[in-house]
Amino acid sequence: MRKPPEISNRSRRMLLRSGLSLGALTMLTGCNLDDGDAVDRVLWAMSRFNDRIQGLLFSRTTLAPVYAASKLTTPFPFNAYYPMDNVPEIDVDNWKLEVSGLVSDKTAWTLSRLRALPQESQITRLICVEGWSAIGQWRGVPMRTFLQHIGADTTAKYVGFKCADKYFSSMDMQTALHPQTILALDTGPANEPLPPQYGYPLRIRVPTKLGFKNPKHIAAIYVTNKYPGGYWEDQGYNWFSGS
Ligand SMILES: Nc1nc2c(c(=O)[nH]1)N[C@H]1C(S)=C(S)[C@@H](COP(=O)(O)O)O[C@H]1N2
Ligand SMILES: [Mo]
Repeated sequence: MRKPPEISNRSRRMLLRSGLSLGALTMLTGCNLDDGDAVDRVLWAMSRFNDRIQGLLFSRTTLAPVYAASKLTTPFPFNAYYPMDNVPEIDVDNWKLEVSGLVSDKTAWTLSRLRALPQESQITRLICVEGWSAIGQWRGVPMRTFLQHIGADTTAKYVGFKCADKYFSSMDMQTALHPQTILALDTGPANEPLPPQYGYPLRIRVPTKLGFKNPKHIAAIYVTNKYPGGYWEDQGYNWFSGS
């Protein structure tokens, strides 16, 4: 098996702070803390265990806080693993959303077909692990509506996303079915089509999760039972990352 990369220092600190001292960790695992590989294996296992507990505690009926329009943060912050100059340029005339995996209808979706589905609007807070948060408005197709339309196997474990940049991410099926999880097409005070830097033409908006679980420039969606990980998740950020 491929050795997972070293868990990030930040995740190390967060995991250790979540209850275990280094001494307790040594006692529990019997592993020598000088052995970086062993420590990493333990921390990855703890993080995956933490995913399971968060999954069990997650409720599909508990809503993330919503805000009044007067609370919108303007201008809304931009964040990506690259500077704003490198935001991908999307050829909207040829744009299609690909669908694959455990679904009965794998037909790709055009923007107009997505816009013909029922849309929901929300004003919620996006929280980035880099230490900022902002209140924004997003409108789009509830993910659960979309999953119904493609005949997704909703007993499957994961929904995965591939983006037009090198980003990718995934979420548990319960979160995908949560009423506030949407495929966002519009944003801003007037709910206008997503500007390029905010994920044009389609992004995930999931207010029950941290910012990095909100992929922009979605190109493909798939349903799977095989753990899909993600861009930051594979570098040690906790996969579930509820907010
Ligand atoms: N495709 C793509 N999606 C992405 C990212 C990225 O680098 N590429 N960064 C994530 C992170 S870390 C955050 S905090 C939010 C920021 O969204 P915003 O630019 O709308 O504030 O996008 C997320 N989605
Ligand atoms: Mo972020």
